[in-house]
Amino acid sequence: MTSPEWLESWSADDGAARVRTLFREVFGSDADLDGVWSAPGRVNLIGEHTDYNAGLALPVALPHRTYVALRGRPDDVVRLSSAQAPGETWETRLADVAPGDTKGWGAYVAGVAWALRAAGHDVGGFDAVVDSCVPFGAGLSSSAALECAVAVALDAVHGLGLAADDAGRADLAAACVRAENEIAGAPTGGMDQAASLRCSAGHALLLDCRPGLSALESADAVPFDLAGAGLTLLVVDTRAEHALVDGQYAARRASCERAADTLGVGSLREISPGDLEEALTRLAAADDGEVLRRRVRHVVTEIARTEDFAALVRDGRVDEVGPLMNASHVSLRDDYEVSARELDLVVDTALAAGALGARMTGGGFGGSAIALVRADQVDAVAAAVHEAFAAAGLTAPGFLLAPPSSPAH
Ligand code: GAF
Repeated sequence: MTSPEWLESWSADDGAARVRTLFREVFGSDADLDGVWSAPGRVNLIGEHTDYNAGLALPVALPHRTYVALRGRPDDVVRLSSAQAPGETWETRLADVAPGDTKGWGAYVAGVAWALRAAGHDVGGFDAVVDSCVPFGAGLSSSAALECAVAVALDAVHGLGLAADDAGRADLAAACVRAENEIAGAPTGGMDQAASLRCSAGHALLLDCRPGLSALESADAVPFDLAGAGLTLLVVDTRAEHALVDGQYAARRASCERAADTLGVGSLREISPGDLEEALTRLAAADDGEVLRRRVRHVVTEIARTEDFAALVRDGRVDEVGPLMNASHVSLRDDYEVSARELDLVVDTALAAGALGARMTGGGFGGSAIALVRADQVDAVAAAVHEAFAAAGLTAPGFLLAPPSSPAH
């Protein structure tokens, strides 16, 4: 029997050295490099598929980061290279970046410059290389980590000053969301970019996604001292690839919008748990009513669970959040229908092996699951999941530890 594979994060020095070396290899010299920036992936503790419903989410930043070495250019050319696509250079002019026209992974990078320009910032072309220890396609926000590393790089190179405080970081996050929605074509909701730019070490970020809130109103850093409670957050990358640009994510979002229209509300956030039964009754008559009822039940109950989770953590009762995680998973599996066989297997196996709670995290349809585990049981839970995947004939999963880490800088 093989043993579990641990996906380690890089030290800041190692990440910086990797992109400096790559920059020299690709662009000949790093003498006039402007610098190196990095941004984390994230795991969401709870509050899934709520961000585009003006709801609540509670992500933490991973120690796993994407590193960018970047040098500004006097023209509007963007040239990019990635350690994950050796030997290839992606190139465009910023004037040519437009919704629908920009293809490939460079869209996530050039899109950020496009969105900053659209917001009125004087941003020019650049040469950049990237490398990352955030697993790709694992539902851990590798795309947001890339966008946010580029955003703080451009912020520094052009002296925008946005990364200096949380309000500015909220603006950078908004630019990254536009890059992802409009240039890369993924209709995602904004939690991932907020997490990568606005989380802080040792804290979870309680994110309120209602439109029109100030930065102060939209995010609250909740101390999340897992180590102090003798707990560990174990992340399992199932290696069942998930993709947000395919139709399933967009279909969930469209169902929520249709349900809100039918109920005559601006967003599903306006349905309180006390009004849920009445809303479900009204939806029964709609086309596709049974599906809409399930989607709405997930969103409304998930927002309530997120509030309850944050309240327990604030109360120092982090070891009591397990049942909320489990209920979130069941709701995502049965009502929202975004789980996958591999995610269910992680959750069931981790719970049977002693985890306090477990759930899929992120968009779903593959990707990763998390388990809250007593620190001395981490190896046993990982081994049980590893063995369950082998017994089911599935590709071996990867394991990460997720102490709440620092934001893009
Ligand atoms: C993905 C999206 F990018 C987020 O905006 C969010 O909707 C999440 O899925 C589900 O909670 O990560």
